[in-house]
Amino acid sequence: MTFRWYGDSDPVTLEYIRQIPGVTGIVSAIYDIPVGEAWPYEKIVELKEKIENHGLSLSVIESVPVHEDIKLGLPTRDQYIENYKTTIRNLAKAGVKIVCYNFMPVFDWTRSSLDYALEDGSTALIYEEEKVRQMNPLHGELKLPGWDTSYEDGQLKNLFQQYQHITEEDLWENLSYFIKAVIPAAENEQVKMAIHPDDPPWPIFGLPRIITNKENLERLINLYDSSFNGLCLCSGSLGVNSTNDIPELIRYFGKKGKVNFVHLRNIKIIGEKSFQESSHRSEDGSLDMYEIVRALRDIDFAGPARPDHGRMIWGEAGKPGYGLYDRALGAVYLNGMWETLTKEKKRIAFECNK
Ligand SMILES: [Mn+2]
Repeated sequence: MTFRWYGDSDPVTLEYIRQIPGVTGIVSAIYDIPVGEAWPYEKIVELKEKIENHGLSLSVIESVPVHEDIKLGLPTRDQYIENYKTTIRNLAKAGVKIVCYNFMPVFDWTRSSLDYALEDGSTALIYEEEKVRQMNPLHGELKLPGWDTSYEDGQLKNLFQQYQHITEEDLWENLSYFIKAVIPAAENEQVKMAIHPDDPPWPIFGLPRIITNKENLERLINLYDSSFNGLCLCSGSLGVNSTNDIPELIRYFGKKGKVNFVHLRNIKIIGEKSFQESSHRSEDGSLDMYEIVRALRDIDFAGPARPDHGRMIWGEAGKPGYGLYDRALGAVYLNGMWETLTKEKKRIAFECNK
């Protein structure tokens, strides 16, 4: 079990994370390097040592952001791809084995509100399609914490113009170009790449989104067949589309050896293309977390998983979605199910052999 940590500025400290039962790994990144530049080896080692000095390990880098020129397929992409490969080599040299990334144009995960009040007085992230439709990202109405990238208003306008003629198929072509250049390097360094699904998994603000469902995940892994070209299976991102059967996706891609990293969180679907985030417990949302964890147990998933977004509870102030308490409850809940399922499995195997 791992936990996301946003570095020294994160109010959730490594000391606190260390005290969550069963959490041993950290998911983090280097946040002060401009997108597209190579990450220096020394900075990676510095991050790793800081984490290890707190009795934890650096399990996953989330994310190494992909420069927009790569997603747009501009001629300048080759230099950014070279830099990306350098980052992978430097990460490997420092002992990092898994890198998470996404291929969403312009925006990372998007919500219409970050502090929607739930019945119990806690607050959560919410996405209401109607509200998002009325938002104009060019008027500075959209800036979410937790994003790996942020833009000046002028930059954003320029980017939107550049994406105007980019279709889903263009985006696929640009992703394919990136994958075919980067995965061989990752394979060479034994670094497993894990693409995060688009969140939400449908186009927003007229920008295409392609990592959205089983068919497209299949298309992604077939761009370059290697266990190093894998998935970050995020239950919450994919799960807001009720046609995505998360346990089935875990079994299907797990058996192919393509699940390199897992995000576990529950969401509550509240309408057409609308959802609120809930506690991790099955009863509190639309996803059956028991069936999701059971699918991971059944494929003998041995990679890292982390609780994903949490609500803000107990008066905590901090980065919406990334407070300490609710994510810690999530980790313990998930670990509890994992222990039960693991011991059940052993007991059944033992009784069958009697
Ligand atoms: Mn996620």
